[in-house]
Amino acid sequence: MAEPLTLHEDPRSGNCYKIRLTAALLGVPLATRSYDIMKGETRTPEFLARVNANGRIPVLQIGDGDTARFLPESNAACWYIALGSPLVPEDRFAQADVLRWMFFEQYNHEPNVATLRFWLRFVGEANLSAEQRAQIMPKRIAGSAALDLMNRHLAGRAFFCGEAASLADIALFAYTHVAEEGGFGLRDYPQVLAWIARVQALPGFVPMD
Ligand SMILES: N[C@@H](CCC(=O)N[C@@H](CS)C(=O)NCC(=O)O)C(=O)O
Repeated sequence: MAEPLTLHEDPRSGNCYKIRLTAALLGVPLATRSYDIMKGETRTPEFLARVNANGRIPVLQIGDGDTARFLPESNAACWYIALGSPLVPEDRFAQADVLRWMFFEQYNHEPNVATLRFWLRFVGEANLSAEQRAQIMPKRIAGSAALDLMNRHLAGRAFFCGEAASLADIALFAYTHVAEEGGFGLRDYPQVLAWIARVQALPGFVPMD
């Protein structure tokens, strides 16, 4: 990578971890800058003006100083780092299939599994609003459906898109391996558990914390 990379992150976030894991698996140097999202540190005028107008991490900073470019969205940042590596297959269909699982992760998985983990582990059930509390059951049902689909897909497969790990696995691993912190019982998904162990055994793997 010609330009230095800096990850603007909160280390507790699985979306940020995806990018750290991608860089680690590929041996790509990655500096980090930490924010505390619980203190609103990604909502300051400076952050909104320079780093991400959407007020969220992760953001991958490419380059330094006045010419630095900022790339929000975890899966876009993973793609930036991994394009041209074995984590993105060359075949046209296989490449689109990786994207398919990354979109699935953002639409069906992360809003349910990651949000419940955030609410229950970091915010605390007692501190949730009435609206959030009413969302627990729908998110539990939708998150369980996502895990069940993953479990069925993984039957007879080592990884999501064929026999080698790809960005699809990294995107889905980030919040799946800590899904129990959101109250999802992973024992119900044995194929998912076996796949988690395979991802953890990849050369260069780093844990979330
Ligand atoms: N779709 C985005 C989600 C980003 C996101 O929701 N970030 C959360 C932490 S995981 C955040 O920054 N929350 C702080 C806030 O909204 O103020 C991605 O994949 O990067």
